[in-house]
Amino acid sequence: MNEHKKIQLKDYRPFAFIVDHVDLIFDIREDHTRVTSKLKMRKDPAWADETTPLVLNKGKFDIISVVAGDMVLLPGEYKSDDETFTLAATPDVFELEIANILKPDENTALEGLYRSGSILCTQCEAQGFRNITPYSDRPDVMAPFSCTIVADKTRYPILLSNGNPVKSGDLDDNRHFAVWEDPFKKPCYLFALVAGDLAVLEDRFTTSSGRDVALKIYSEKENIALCSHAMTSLKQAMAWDEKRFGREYDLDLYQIVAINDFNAGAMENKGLNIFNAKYVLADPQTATDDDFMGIQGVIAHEYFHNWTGNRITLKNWFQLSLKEGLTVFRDQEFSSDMNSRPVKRIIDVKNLMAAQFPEDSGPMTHPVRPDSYIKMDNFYTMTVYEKGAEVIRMIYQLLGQDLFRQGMDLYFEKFDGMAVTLEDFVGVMETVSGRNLDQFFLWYTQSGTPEISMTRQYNDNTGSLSLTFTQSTSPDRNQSEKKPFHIPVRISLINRAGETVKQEALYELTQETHTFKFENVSADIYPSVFREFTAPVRLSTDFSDQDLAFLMARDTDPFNQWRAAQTLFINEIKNLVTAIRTGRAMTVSSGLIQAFSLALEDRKKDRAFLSKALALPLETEIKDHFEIIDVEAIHQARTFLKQTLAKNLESELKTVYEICRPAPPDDISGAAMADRSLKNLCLAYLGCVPDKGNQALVLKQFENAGNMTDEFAAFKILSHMTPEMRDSACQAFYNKWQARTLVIDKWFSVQAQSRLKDTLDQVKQLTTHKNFTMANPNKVRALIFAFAMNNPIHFHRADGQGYEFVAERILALDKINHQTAARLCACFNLWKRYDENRRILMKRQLETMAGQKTLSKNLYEIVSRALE
Ligand code: 0A1
Ligand code: ZN
Repeated sequence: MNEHKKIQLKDYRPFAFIVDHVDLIFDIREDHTRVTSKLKMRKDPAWADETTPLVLNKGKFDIISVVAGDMVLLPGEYKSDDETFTLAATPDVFELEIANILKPDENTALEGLYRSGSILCTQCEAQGFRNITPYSDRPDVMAPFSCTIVADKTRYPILLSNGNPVKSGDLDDNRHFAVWEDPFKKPCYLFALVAGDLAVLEDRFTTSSGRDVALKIYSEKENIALCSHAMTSLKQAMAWDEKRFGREYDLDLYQIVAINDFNAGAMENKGLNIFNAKYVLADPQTATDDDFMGIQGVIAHEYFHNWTGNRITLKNWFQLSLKEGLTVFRDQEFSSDMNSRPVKRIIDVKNLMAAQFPEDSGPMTHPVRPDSYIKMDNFYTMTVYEKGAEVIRMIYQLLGQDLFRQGMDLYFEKFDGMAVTLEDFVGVMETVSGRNLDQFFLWYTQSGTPEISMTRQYNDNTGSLSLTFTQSTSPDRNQSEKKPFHIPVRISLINRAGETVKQEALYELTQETHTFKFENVSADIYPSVFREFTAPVRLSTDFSDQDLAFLMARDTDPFNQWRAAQTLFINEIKNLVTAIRTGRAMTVSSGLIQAFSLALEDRKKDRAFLSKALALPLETEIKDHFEIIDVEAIHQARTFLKQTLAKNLESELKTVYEICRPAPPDDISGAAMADRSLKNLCLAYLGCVPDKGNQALVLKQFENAGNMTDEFAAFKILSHMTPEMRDSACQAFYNKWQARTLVIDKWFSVQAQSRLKDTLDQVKQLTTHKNFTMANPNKVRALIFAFAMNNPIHFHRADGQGYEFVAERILALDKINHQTAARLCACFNLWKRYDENRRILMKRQLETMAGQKTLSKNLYEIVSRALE
């Protein structure tokens, strides 16, 4: 394994040149594309002198001509290799024209210009633009771009790029051209091009100042009828950003294109978003309610980037959370306003705890602003995105809604058109509030999840309740000693009747230990702390299980009700795991069964909320609560708990199932979705008991479902039952949906996550299925990721075969798509947390990978960090 160079924040230097204009010409031919780039440049006197060479980033392609000013340069007069293009000297002001040949059909890494089916498209973030043409591929080099595309008119009738269309026309040989101009200066990672035979869904939006914007969503022709939910979401997002943040759209045209082969979810290219088709296409027959929500959120996220990311961009990639954390915060707020706020908060926090907390405790731990990277692609992480959003949310809480809005206004006013830093962002928040956020800034520079313990002391004589909070953060590879964080905490007090006796207020922890005292309260008062998950911390309290059962039913914050329920489940599972390990019989406490039953019978509770609160944490979430992860005991304990609840509450589960059943199948209103989610939770409980009657109920729903939410929910349950039931459900599902590639992804992922014994063999078989290909990231995620990340008992098989299979797939994938291979390798990150046998087996696979002669930089970084 070769060593690769680390890029460090402390080494940041500005680019020594200014790019005044970029003019690109793409001449698309049958088996290649010729790119010509005309750059207008000048030296930046602050950073360049007469000896400064021009060094541009460059990918692996051949240069065919270079013209500087009006001089044709010979190959000896410039230097070009697989990484850089260099001119030893340049005049102060000059024009440079470089032509090169690309082979988009051979580009399986899906970065730069590549083919997806019959469509040619680009993906430039983070550093893909260098694979298109030599350029200073960094976010702080901003320039206005124009782009001319020339192609065959039959194969590529639609030719798109950023900004506004300015000219188009026909040429000889059935060819045509289009010229696009983007008036806004942008970094090259926001450049985009699409050419293909696409259908379009059109709509319009009038901004609050009266600008008429054309909205266009493009997809393959057969899918255009599936774009209307995406269009509705886009209009909702545009209206919301005006109302909540005073931000209007700035071009006359907003375009979205749905692509089948895409490494990420979507990309916010200026005026031309490119999307993974999964986040565009939906109708109730083929998409679940979760898919509908996902589309609404991602469409909004990319739209919001127009201001947070595009108009104001990043000084360097270390600042990534400046656009991502902030934009995730904005899309979370949008989804909360469009749907149920408490439920959205629960979903987001569950996601953070399930994925970011473990990331922060493993080899990939990094601050929200990392200090170094080998490949930037590896830092599009849960920490940068989701923890980054939590950090913004804490600022929002510390300042309050009005001051936060003033800070955002000032941010837009002061930095529009610039490439800035996290200090610039926090600086405007300090300006408008007059607060010092120096200690707060540690959230950006110090890694790790703070652990908070809360204890209560009640003084009978004085009638005062003291709450003592202690914070500590474990040392890690980034800092051997952690300073205390500045942590906001929202607290309210409630009495036994569930009434608020002290209104919620915001408190701040700045030291290791803090005590807050509440006078004149009675002894049976409950504190409700970290309401709405005020801060991204792990919380332990001195609440007993009885206290938690009370809080689950009566806390005045729905988030804290959810947290109490989940803590009860975790406590129960921990007890069961201890019973298994010590050979005692497993029993479930009657208090838990009763708390569950009370909640299920509470007809006044929001059904979407209940479906979250009563869902057991997943095995992948439970593992985070154990120092040493015992895969089998966790699986056994969780299954036992689920079956015990189902057996004890069978009739109530059936009643609730029936109550929720009438939701009209194609109604995607919040109420209908809520009914379906609770109904399908009840079905999942009922279906986990091997009982003929319940199995028939699941099968009936599978066969008669009027939408994908219900069909998929039943399908998942059947996939765990018996090999025969799984096989016949798989056959039926496949026969029905084989022509729909996004639905077939669901078919792969259900099989990959089955708990049945032969799952690994099934998954191996499926890698040779005609609908499967390692070249399509959605397929790899559906089958291999789903197995490696979401099927702990089979991935962590004691014989190591799960590890062997996945490691072999990672190496195969690394030759095709290094970004996705490196992401998949995260399944080995927590190897040190397992029992000795598994530790050895996982390490062996990591070492095998490390021992390869040719490993991509992406995968090298993940493997070497894991082995450090
Ligand atoms: N900026 C996009 C997502 C994105 C990130 C990385 C990529 O390649 C490494 C591609 C896309 C977003 O936040 O939506
Ligand atoms: Zn983003």
